Amino acid sequence: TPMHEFLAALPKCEHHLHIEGTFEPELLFELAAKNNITLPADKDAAFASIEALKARYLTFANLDDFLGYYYIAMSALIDAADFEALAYAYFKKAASQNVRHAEVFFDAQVHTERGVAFETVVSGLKAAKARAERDFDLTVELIMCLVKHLPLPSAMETFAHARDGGFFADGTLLAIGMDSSEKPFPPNMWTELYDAARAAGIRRTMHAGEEGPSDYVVQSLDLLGAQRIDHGLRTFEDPALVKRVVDEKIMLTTCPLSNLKLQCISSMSEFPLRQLLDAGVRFSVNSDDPAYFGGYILENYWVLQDTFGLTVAEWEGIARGAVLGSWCSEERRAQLL
Ligand code: ES4
Ligand code: ZN
Repeated sequence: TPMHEFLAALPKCEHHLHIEGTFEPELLFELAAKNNITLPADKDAAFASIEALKARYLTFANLDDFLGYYYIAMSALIDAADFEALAYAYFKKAASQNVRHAEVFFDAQVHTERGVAFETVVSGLKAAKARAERDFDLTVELIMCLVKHLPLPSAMETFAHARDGGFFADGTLLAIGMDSSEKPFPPNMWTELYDAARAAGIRRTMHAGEEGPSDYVVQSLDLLGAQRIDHGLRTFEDPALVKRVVDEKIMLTTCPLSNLKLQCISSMSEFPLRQLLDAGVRFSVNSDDPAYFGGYILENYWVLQDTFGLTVAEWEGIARGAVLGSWCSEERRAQLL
């Protein structure tokens, strides 16, 4: 349709993308074979074949159901070339959908916990970024996520390793965030981490209000000094919070297909797109874990269009807000505006 073509051509920014969530079953099976990693097909028949795994990915009961597959798949990533191949494949796909600026999360602790060095992960991602920035009209930034299911000292140790190793100071890493299971691990657990990041002058985002309540968004702003909220789906439960994110220009990095696939909404018509637009919230539309949720960024734009029937002007406003909310250089922002 003409609107689908318009959305394909529209220059886009992606702010909520877990690089491990771009691990397509084909590449997973290829790297598992190369690295002699046995996927646990004895415990879960979904790992028996690429086709079975793809069928399993069609529905997830909730966030934790998805995360179980996501963390097992990550075990097939061993050397820097694996991380480079994973990330470059995503950058190529993103560029093909006219993504011009991508801010990419990675889960450092999950790799270091299983014996893959932090430097291995980062060097692979950095190599992919350098190649993609040469090959495409694309700028890339890396955001280190700490995981909520491991204790605070693990997050602090990983953060200190990155900070003291100069990874933020030299621009290799741009910011921190937190992800993984949400409800049992409220934002108020992580003040020490966010205080340390703020003291070091490092930008901060936080996954909040995906499965957890709007109060987790409030906590992220009040207690963590989060400058951006990943998802923020449940923000509209709290009118005072809506006013605050508007007034403070807090960007919500929304992920419609993710919310649908993880049963955070029961149909796409429940996604709060009209509320976001009507309230004047700054937000972007993103893919989260595209290998698992049935589409990359363009498919997320398309499903919103098919559900809500936006105008060209509304989409141009969304795209402009995404540029304004990007943590890119001012030079790049000027190019994208
Ligand atoms: C995630 Cl969808 C989602 N939510 C929270 N943590 C995550 N890690 C990867 N995808
Ligand atoms: Zn996410």
